[in-house]
Amino acid sequence: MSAASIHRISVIDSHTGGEPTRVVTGGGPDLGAGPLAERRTKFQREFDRFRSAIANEPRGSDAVVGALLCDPIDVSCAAGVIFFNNVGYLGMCVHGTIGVVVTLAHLGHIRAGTHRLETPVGVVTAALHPNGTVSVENVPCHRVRKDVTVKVPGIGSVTGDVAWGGNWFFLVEYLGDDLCLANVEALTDRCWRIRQSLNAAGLAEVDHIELFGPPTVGGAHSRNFVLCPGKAYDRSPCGTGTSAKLACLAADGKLAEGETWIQEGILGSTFIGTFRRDGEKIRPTITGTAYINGESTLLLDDRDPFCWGIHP
Ligand code: PYC
Repeated sequence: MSAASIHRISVIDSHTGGEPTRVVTGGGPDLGAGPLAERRTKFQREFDRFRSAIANEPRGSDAVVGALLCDPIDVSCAAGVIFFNNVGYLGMCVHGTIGVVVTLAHLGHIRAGTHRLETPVGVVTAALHPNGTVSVENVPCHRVRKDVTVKVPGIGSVTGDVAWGGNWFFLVEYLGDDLCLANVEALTDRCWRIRQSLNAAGLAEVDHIELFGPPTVGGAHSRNFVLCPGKAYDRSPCGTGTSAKLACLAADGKLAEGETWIQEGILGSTFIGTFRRDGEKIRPTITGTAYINGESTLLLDDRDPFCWGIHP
């Protein structure tokens, strides 16, 4: 076997509240030095097979969120980052940002303190606290539509809010008592049907569906189930989803600036959310914890029929 045909990509794996983040620290595609949004487009147009090779089976899984580290344009930023998953690219990813910050600290690139990171949807600020937790101040978030009703085959009428939390969300109150891991298949099916109905009704930008119900862990205000664009459910409470939820609570006058909201995810892990006002929008800050669980080199051998990942 000739070593010359093998491309090497170094990655560091972590999880934030159970949701995996795979940070690409070397060997990723060369996307040039343009704005991050342009680099993301180049990634998608010219190097998408790298995304699939890193995130998808046999090296990854549907739940993996990849984070390609890039040189930032804004030199006040510690790094630039482009998030991707099993099917495409994310605007922002809060659990992923927490994973990136813990990874940069693990590599010795940053210490406890406040750091700026450039993403395709704007600069976010992340504070690494001495106890290892990370607070991410997300991009400006807002609710754009309240009480949108769609007819969903097999379910009936479903009403929810459309909000931007760094990704687009449709947030629906879930009244059943089975918002739990044992019911993941039925919850996934429900969310997928809702998403298809929204898209058919012309709300094509909505790519994440968030169901929320009563909390089960002490101190939490709500439990959620979030279905991501590639049909994987978020193992964490979803930081952009929590941001979208804060935007709705703020718009309804149910949560005041600086007040705390504890969001529980489907595994029972929690994020702490607060917000400050930013004109008509809000700037959420989401606090969570990530743990490093792997350092490895991915080998991409062009002769391998599954070199570029398994995908539909
Ligand atoms: O934490 O923002 C998040 C997120 C988005 C998709 C998966 N996790």
